[in-house]
Amino acid sequence: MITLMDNCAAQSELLTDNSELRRQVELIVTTMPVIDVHTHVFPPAFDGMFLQGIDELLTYHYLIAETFRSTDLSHEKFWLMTKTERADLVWRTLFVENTPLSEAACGIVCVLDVFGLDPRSPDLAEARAFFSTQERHEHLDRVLQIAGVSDVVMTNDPFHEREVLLWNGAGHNNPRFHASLRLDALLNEWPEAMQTLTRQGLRIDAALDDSTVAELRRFLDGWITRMQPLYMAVSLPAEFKFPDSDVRDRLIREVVLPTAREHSLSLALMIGVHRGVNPALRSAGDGMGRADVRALERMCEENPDLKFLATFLSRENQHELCVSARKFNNLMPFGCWWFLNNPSIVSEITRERLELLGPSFIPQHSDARVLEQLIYKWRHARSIIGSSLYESYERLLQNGRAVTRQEIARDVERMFSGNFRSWVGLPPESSLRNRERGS
Ligand code: FIX
Ligand code: ZN
Repeated sequence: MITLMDNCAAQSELLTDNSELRRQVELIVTTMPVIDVHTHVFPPAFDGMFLQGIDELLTYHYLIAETFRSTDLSHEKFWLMTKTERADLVWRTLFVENTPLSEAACGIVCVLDVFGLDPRSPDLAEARAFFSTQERHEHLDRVLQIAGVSDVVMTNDPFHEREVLLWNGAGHNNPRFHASLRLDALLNEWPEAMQTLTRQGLRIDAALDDSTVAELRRFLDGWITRMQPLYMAVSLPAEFKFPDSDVRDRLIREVVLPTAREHSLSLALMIGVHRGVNPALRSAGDGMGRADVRALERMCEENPDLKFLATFLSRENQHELCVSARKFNNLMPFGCWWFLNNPSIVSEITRERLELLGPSFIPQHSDARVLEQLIYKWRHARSIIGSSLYESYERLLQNGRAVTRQEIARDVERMFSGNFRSWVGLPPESSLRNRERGS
């Protein structure tokens, strides 16, 4: 029988055998709970925004973009179809008439396999029958448990009409779901945002005079009180400059950064997206571009008392981001965002981050939109992070220092939750305590 003493001894035993080292790294990485720091997943209480099931999975914008590479159906005809018809087309095109080789398609196969459903089925009857009979809360618990996700950070938009109604209504009290206050509409669509805010009764002047700045600060203060966000976030185009001479620069300097300072909130910058490069693809039509990392460096330099989370969409910006993080300890790189969330690229990014930053970064986020995506996105992420980490430990061993299980668990916990918790001030046992209070 393994006694506590044996277990402690085992925990601090030096792992000098490569295969045992790999086994322990894989075991720890696959079982360590993770905080998913950026998603578009909502709790069941957010009726209409809580997405789950095979039709939502198959009409994910990644798969829509891929379907159009293998069908000559017009975009117009596609968007006239019902969601069920679209899901049927995606399934037939990518999973029946072709082999589901892409990361997003392979992910669907992973989810079906986990629930014992046939990934070679000619149609979706079996899958629809299964997912339509799942009780939402039980299914949520099961998916979070399978994915090993302890906490989910949502993307909450104070300009999204449905979401505003939900927050002004009952909101939600699921302790595993945390808010982030999304500022895209305010910073990237100022003319439209002004109209929305004016309709909501705010006195807004296009010239951004002092009273408008104060009004906008009150607007954000109000949403921070309602949402209790862990951070504020914005996605920015590849052309983003800081400093700049546009209204976005003033909104950042006079509204967003002072608000972050007053509420001790981190600001997450997601840089490098080109929205709507092909509008015919709607939500699947966004592209990317290489950005100027110096803009981020200058923001970190000018605001040493503020904390920044950052991710870039371009592969060419990843090494620069690592180097910027070596220069600014108020900068936390996170995730392999969107078009980078593919095994070969996640592996490359994770290894260069380990080599340049040690365990001082947040390796991944899922960006999930549909609940069950958490399963494949974290299963794939854990396997790649595990092999990258094993390589680092194996190299350390070759250089003369073995590690213990305890040290591996410490490093993985730090990367999977600790770095984020300390960055945004989320106390360790917070979700547990709330959970005991009952959701
Ligand atoms: O800006 C974002 O948060 C992006 O992640 C989304 O806009 C994008 O559509 C997405 O889902 C990427 O995975
Ligand atoms: Zn996102």
